[in-house]
Amino acid sequence: MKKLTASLVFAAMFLFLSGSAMAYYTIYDDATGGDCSSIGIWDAGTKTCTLTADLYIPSGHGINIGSDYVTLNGNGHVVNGVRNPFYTGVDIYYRTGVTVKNLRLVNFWHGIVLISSSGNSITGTNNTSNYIGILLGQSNDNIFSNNSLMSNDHGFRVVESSNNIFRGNNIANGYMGISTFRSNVTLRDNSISNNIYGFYYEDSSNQNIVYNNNFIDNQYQTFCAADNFCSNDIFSFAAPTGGNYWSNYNTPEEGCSDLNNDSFCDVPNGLDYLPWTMQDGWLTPETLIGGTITAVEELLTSGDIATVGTATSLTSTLNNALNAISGGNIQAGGNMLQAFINKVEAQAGKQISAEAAAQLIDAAEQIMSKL
Ligand SMILES: [Ca+2]
Ligand SMILES: [Ca+2]
Repeated sequence: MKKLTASLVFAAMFLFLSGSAMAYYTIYDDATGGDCSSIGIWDAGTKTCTLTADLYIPSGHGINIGSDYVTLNGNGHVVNGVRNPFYTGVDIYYRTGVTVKNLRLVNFWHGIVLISSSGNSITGTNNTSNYIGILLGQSNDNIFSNNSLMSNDHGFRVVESSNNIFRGNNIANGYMGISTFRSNVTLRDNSISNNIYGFYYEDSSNQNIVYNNNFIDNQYQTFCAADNFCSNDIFSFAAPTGGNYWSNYNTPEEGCSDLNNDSFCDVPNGLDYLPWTMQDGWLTPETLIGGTITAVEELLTSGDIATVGTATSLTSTLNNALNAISGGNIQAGGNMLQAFINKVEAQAGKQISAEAAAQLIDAAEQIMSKL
C-alpha cells in the first residue's frame, strides 16, 4: 500500500509539472533564441543562449528549454527563486540533445527538472538550498557531470529513469545525496559527503553501477530501502579500477586492513569487493594519463584541437609517459609529461584552443604532482 501511494504521488507530480510549463523565459531554436535576447546573448550557429546577468524569479518557473539541441550557458550567473512547491529554475520537458552548463540555481523547489527527456547533458551547474537540486522523471541516458549540489534536501532525485550517468559531482550537506525510485544509475568519480543518506535507493532500483566514488561521513553511506527490491548492483570492478572509498571503512579498527599494501582493503565492505583505503585512490598517474589521452581525443572531435596530426603527437607523448611510469622509470615519465606541456604551450591559440590548452596543461601538472 505504501508503494502504491508513493507511485500515485509521483504520477500526480508529473502531471502537475507537465501541465505547468509556463516559465518566465523560454529558449527556442529560432532567430532570437526565443526569450534569450532578453536575458542573454543568442548564438544561432551553436544554438547557445549565454546569460549576461543574474536573474530573480519571484514565482513559478524560471527558464524553460523549448527546443531540442540547444545549450543554456549560465556563464557563472545565478538564478534565484522562491522555494514553494514545484517552482523550478530550469524546466526540460520532452527534450533531447540539450546542454545546461555553468549555471547556479538557488532556493527553488527544484533547481533543474528533466521529464521524459533523454540524451541531455547537465554539467558544471551549482545547485544550492533547493528542495531537490536536480530531479529526473522518466528520463533516460542523460549525463550529469561536475555539478555541485550543496544543502539541498535531495541532491539528485531519480524517478522511474534508466541508464543515467552521474560523474564527478560533489553532493554534500543534504538529507539524501542521491535518491532513486524504480531506477538504475551509474555513479562514478563523485564525492558524496555529510548527507544523512549518501545513496538511497528503493523499490526495484537495481542494477546500479557505483565505483570510484568518495563516500565521506554520510550517516548512512548507502541505504537500500528494501533488500528484496535491490539486486544486481555493482560496487567494484577488478583492480586497478576497484571500488569506492568509504570514510567508515578505511582503517584496521573499522575492518579495513591492507597488509599487502595495494591500497585496497583486504576484506570486502559489503558488495564493494575492493574498497580503496584512501580518497581518490583510483586517480593514480596511470589512470590520469589514460583520462588525458581520452580528453585529447574528445578535443579533436569537438574541434578544440584542429588537426589529427596535433592530436596524434600529443597522445603519443602521453603514451610514452605512461609506458615509462608503468615500467618504473618515473623520471623519464616526468620528462615526457614536461614535453607534452611544451607541445601544448607551443600550439595554444593556434592548433589548440586557449581553453583546451589550459585544460591539458592543468591535467599534466596534476599528474606530475603525483609522481
Ligand atoms: Ca574511518
Ligand atoms: Ca590490500
